Amino acid sequence: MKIESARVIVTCPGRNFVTLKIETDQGLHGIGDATLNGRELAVASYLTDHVIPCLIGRDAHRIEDLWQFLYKGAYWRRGPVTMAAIAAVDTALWDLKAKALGVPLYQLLGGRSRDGAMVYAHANGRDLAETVDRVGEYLEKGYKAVRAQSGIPGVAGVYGIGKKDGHYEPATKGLPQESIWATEPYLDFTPKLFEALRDKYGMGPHLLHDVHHRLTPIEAARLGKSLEPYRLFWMEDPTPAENQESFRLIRQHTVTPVAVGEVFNTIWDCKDLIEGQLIDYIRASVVHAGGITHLRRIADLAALYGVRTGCHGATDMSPVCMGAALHFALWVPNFGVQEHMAHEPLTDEVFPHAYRFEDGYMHPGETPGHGVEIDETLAAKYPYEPAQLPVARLPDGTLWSW
Ligand code: EZ4
Ligand code: CO
Repeated sequence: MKIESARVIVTCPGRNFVTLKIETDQGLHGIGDATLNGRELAVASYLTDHVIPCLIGRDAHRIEDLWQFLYKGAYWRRGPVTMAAIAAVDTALWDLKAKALGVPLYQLLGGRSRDGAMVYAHANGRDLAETVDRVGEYLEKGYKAVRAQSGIPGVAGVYGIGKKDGHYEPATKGLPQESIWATEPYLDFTPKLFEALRDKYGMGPHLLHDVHHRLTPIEAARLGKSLEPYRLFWMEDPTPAENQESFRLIRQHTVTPVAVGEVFNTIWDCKDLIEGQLIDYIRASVVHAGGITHLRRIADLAALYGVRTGCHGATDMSPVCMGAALHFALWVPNFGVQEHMAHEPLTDEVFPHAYRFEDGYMHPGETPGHGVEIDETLAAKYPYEPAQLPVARLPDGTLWSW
């Protein structure tokens, strides 16, 4: 099965997505997500100008060889742009191979390890009471796991808080927006939120929280300790992870489970975290960590150390990524949970898909391939709109991690 052509489709049905479509001489096509939030066109150019010319005429069945070719062949290793581009090719090739064999993708990985993938929803409110209500709404919809983020009295623009209608989308049109971050009110407020949630909903539901890289290691240790009575499923990105060793400090102080990895792009970003048993969940995604081929390598390493997967699944992972992630989730033996932040109806229209939500779990469906397509005619009606992620500053104006 030879690759005959490939092209990049950039579309903005509510938010920007970059999709790679590969077509073969057998009339089959495969698609992969290449979206890198706020830096979309860099990946589009990487693919169009540098990768696609190398793909033409190659055997689409040689997934591993093409992965190695693009990774080692670039000479400049790793990095989010490179790895998102490789991921798009890899995902499209897994989609193609599964379609060529007439099976859903999870069958190629080794078949199902479970009946469905438990997902967690995003609940957010402008204050404690609203957040508690929103969590309840998701529990009523059947979610077994809910992430809670709340506005904090006196702190404007806290991460993860939506507009009035509750809708939250991190990237905003145009240039980056600025927000203020204040650590101390956050450290005091957050345990009160989870106390209120456990009071109202009991110990049954899984509760999660995203710190979004905003604390120093010792502050993160304090937060983890203060949340222990509420038995969180995880505390996410408690501190930036460039220095993997800094998680040891958090570990020395708290048994609140730690999840990290949405900004990771290779196994090297998490090797020490995993081998040192410094984390409990690895959040690398299909699109940002080199596709299924590389994510599988990360998950296999993680399994040796009792670390489970909790793949990033915000709205900037396109439905194509979500489809691939759900096949991966159905197979991966050390599955933990999959993030699920529902896309807008318009996005779902542009990307028709076989996956579905049912009673707290998601199912990838039985369609050959990963089960997600792109409606190119509809996609063309929504051209790219420049948008970027916000930045955060401390009250004195110091630029901080957003
Ligand atoms: O801010 O995906 O857990 N989810 C997150 C996301 C990230 C965005 C960045 O593009 O942290 O909301
Ligand atoms: Co996050």
